[in-house]
Amino acid sequence: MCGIFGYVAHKKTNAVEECLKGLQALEYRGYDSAGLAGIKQGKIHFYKRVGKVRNLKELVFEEEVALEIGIAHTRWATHGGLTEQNAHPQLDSSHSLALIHNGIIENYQEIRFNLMNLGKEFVSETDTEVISQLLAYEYTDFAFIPSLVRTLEQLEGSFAIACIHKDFPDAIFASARDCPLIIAKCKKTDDIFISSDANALSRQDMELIFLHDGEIAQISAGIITLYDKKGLIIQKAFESISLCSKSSSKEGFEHFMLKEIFDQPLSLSQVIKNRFDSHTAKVQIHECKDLGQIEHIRLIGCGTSYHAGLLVSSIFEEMLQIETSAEIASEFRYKDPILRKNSLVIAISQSGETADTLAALRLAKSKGAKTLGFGNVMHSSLFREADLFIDLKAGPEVSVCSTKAFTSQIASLLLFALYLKQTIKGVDVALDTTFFHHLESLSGIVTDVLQQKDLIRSFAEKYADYENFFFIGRNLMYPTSMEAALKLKEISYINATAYPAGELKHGPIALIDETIPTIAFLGNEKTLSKTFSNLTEIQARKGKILALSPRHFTKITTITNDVIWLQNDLPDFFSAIPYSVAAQLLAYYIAKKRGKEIDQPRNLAKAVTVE
Ligand code: F1P
Repeated sequence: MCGIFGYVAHKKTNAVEECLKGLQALEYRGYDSAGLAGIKQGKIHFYKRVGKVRNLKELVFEEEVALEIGIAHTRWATHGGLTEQNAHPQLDSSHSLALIHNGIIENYQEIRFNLMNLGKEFVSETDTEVISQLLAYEYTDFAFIPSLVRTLEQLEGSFAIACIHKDFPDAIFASARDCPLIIAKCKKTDDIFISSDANALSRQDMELIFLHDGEIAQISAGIITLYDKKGLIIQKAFESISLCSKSSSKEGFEHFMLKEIFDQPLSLSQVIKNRFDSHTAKVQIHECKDLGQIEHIRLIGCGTSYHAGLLVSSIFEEMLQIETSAEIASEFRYKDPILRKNSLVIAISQSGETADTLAALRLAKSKGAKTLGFGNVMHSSLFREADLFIDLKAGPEVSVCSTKAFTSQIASLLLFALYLKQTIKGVDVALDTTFFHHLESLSGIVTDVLQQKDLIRSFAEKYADYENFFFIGRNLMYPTSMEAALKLKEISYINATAYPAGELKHGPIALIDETIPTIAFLGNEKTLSKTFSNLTEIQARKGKILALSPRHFTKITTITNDVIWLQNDLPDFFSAIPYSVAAQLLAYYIAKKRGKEIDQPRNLAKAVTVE
């Protein structure tokens, strides 16, 4: 989603190159236009392009642009269509300032209306231009910070901004309210960077300051001055954090998604190695204490992370005999959920920046619940705001479509359930040797699925031209099928609807004919024969079936020859992992056959920072 980057060199230099590098590092988040602005000889210069950063790069190279300081932005359209006018930076009418912005200004229409009544003319449809115009209107007497304070006080919503003004040719001003914004100073060069995403700062030895609660920063060569939201000077210590660099290499794979699918044997073994001591057969989660009194658990997340929560919720309930439910964060936050001191709210988020998940987490905290974040990005907002945080350690995930983070979420959450069994229930989980045997075999089982890539690819090519699919499963295979359908939707833009297999006959079966294939997930022993019966109902109506089935279930060939055979001696708890990996490959190869842009699908973003 939108990304902010800014650069102030310690010694005068051209800021353009650093800004472009910053934008390239932000690309993985998903965006649809890019722009940058800077100051040269006391004048604001700005450049914008719809589409990829490379289009902007071509423009600034063509014009041999040199700027003394720079702010840069990748925009994911929210207010207003995908046009150059709506791309950031947004300027005021007299071009005295340029501003970039992440987040949403909820009352922008009222402010815009008032400013228009005062004679201001707007050139874009964005809420960002409203901030630029309002700030220019509030600005008087070379007093920039007080005018910024007055402007920010009038804005409703959560946002991060960075801005330059021609009267302060060596400064960038930045502020953030409930949206990430980091100021980083390079220890070696004293150059200062601003970014909304730590991943864009991973290239050098950095000291960091995180802006919170409307704090403002004024940044000029080597100097950072900080103010609170009222404009009073404050002091904040740098945090010395080693940022892990987001791997920019596909390591020979055609797409990051394929690389990340193939990372899974390793990412899963990392989860297990980090949390499970194979000598004592104990689960060790150092980050978590004081969980002994937990009486009920809520798992919240969005998209793939919600599916991970939904999947494990029934496992938690069965394993711990503690009431557990999973909820979509954007829904949960508008309910009045019953939460108490002994409620544990687990927020799951790969990026740790999903706005709805963070809002739900804040609601849970305000109601006194204990909160635990499961995330893949250290120092993310989730890391900073949750009471406890468990790092998924899946390694950087670049492709917008989540793959290895999902399987690491499931494996980590399963281990966490065992940990709770150990700590709350006092059960000696070490006795469950079969569980640990299967846990340790997961990487090998996933490798076995990956080895079937050519077969999966041939099925993908056979099914790639259909425009509608059903994905069905029962019990734990239902959330597995939901996640699989989401993969297909995200990257191939095919309509894929997931249903609990038993629900088909209550309506959706009316749609079944030879034009809508069904992808069936049979990795649940408990419900195998029932799912089989549901498939015979589909076959009787001429529906095509591609089954993902355990190897022992040869009966499936009586209704379809299109079968991806998977491990059969795995407990139902674990099946979601290999079945999901097979479904990821299927979605990948279908999208490839259809010629789609796999790593950065249209309209999607890696970190969804708007509500
Ligand atoms: C949630 C999510 C992802 C999805 C896409 C959009 O992100 O829905 O599952 O693949 O990237 O956002 P997160 O909260 O897990 O970072």
